[in-house]
Amino acid sequence: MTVRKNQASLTSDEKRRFVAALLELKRSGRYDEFVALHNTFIMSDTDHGERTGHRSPSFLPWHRRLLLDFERALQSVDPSVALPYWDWSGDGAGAWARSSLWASDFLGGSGRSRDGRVTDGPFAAATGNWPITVGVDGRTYLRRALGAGGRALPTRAEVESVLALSTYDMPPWNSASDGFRNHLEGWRGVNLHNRVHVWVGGHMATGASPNDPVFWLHHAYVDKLWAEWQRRHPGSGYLPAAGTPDVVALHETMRPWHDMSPADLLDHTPNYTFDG
Ligand SMILES: [Cu+2]
Repeated sequence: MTVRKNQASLTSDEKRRFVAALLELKRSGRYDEFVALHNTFIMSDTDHGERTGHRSPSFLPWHRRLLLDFERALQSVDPSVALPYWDWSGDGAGAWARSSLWASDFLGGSGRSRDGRVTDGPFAAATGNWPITVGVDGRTYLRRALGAGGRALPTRAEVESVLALSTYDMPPWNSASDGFRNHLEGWRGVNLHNRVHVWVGGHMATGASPNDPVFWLHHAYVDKLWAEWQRRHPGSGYLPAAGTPDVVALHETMRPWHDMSPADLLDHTPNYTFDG
């Protein structure tokens, strides 16, 4: 059974195995297929057209499915690996600078100020193991600018305020919607998910965000917040229930897989659990 742990409590052996599996997926080309898939969706997900991965109710089930596929790919390399999650709500007020997440035995640190290039850890360009091939320009090195955008990471109080919203989503079912999904995604209100992408900066602030492995840890936490919201609001379900143009209703299957609907993904426990 797969147990997704807080990244802060991984042992050094668990970190080493997770990194090794990432590097093997990168080497084989499978990693960049996930980056390209995400980028394709973010480019076509628009507020007034067909939208599946972002700006829409299926933001949460679509990324849950993406993470499941990615976790299975990691496990095909090393069955002991599970996706860790990054609870960024505890990393504000400079705590992130002391976090083991950004240490050189895990994801490496921020990029250098001149060009954003990450220069330490397993994904630094100099290792030769992490060439960027899916992206908007010709720079082939991983880029970050931790905290450089000026806005702090979301706090626990901000997370709580979003978990308190009792309606999953509502018309117009896009980035203008009120409700839990859009406040978590971050187009409205305190902004949780989008703000963290921008906080990391570099590739994470682009459609090719999975180029940075922290993408998976960030989304594993967003996925966990969805599960927490479900537990707090047992009477509130996924919306829309049916028949809404351009967005995925409860029992409609999602592109590009066309084999699972949001309803099939509401319960994560057949596939994995969390450590707390
Ligand atoms: Cu995304």
